[in-house]
Order: sequence, then structure tokens, then C-alpha cells
Amino acid sequence: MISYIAIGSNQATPIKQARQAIVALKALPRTQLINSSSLYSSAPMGPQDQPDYVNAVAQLDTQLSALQLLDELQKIELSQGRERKAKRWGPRTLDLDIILYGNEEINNARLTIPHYGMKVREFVLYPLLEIAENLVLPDGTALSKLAAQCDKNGLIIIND
Ligand code: ROI
Repeated sequence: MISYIAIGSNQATPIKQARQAIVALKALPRTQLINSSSLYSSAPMGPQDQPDYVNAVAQLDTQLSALQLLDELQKIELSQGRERKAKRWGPRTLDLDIILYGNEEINNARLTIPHYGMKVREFVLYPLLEIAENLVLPDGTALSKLAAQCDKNGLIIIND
């Protein structure tokens, strides 16, 4: 199954966290990393009293179920120092979200796929567009159309 993972970090050297996450995704069982976007710098969505984020999107081809994949992503988050904090939308060392899992729509206690926020978040749409320009969502919406409707809000590619 082709699946897309959104990567986000704004703590503990975010560029390093994002790069390390991509290395960890490469090593997942029964999974191949097909592609990953550039790293992007983005203004925080939610509380503004936190550092800017580094965001990226990776494309996987996996034989894991969506829940198995979620378990693996949570292991990576924990291994990179993720803590469960009370504060909603607060800073995090690493966030790995399954934004798409094939053409499936999944709604259960642990997963909502497509990711509920992806359609309006510039830091998901534009990195995804970079590696999947012709993508169509399960509901038939073209990714390019969503991106065209979404302000970049200062989002820039990190060149280094
Ligand atoms: N804001 C940005 N720019 N990037 C993120 O990855 C991100 N992740 C979050 C919240 C706190 C909503 N804000 C974010 O979880």
C-alpha cells in the first residue's frame, strides 16, 4: 500500500529530527521509503509562543496495516524523545502522522485517515505536492486544487 507520512518538529534541533525520522522510516519492517520531500520551515499553527516548525512528507510503500504502521511511527516518535504533554497544539520534538493510506478512508479510535487537518495545512499540502503532484484524495479532490486554495503562510523550503 502506498502511504504518505507527515513529519513535523519544532524542538531539539528540528532539522536533525526530521532527517533522523526519514532515516528511521527507511528502516521500517515490510516497508520501502519511495520518496521524501524537501524540508520546509513553517510558522506554527496554533499557539504562537513556540518556535517555527520543520515539516516534510514521505512516501512509503508498505505491507503493514494502517494500525501496524501507526504503532511503528509512535515507536519512532518515542525513540526521538517525544513526550506526551498536556498542552494542546504545543511544541514537539517529532510528530509523525499518517495522512493517507492508499485510497482508504479509516475512522476508528486511533486513526482518522485522511488526516483531518491535511486539506487546509500548507505545511502538509505543499510538501506533498512536491512528491505527488497528480495525487487525488479518496473523496475525489485533486491535491493541486487544495494547494491552490491554501495560503503558503510564509512556508519556505530549507536550503542547506
Ligand atoms: N504547525 C506547523 N507549522 N507545523 C506542524 O507540524 C504543526 N504541528 C502541530 C501544530 C501544533 C498543530 N502546529 C503545527 O501539531
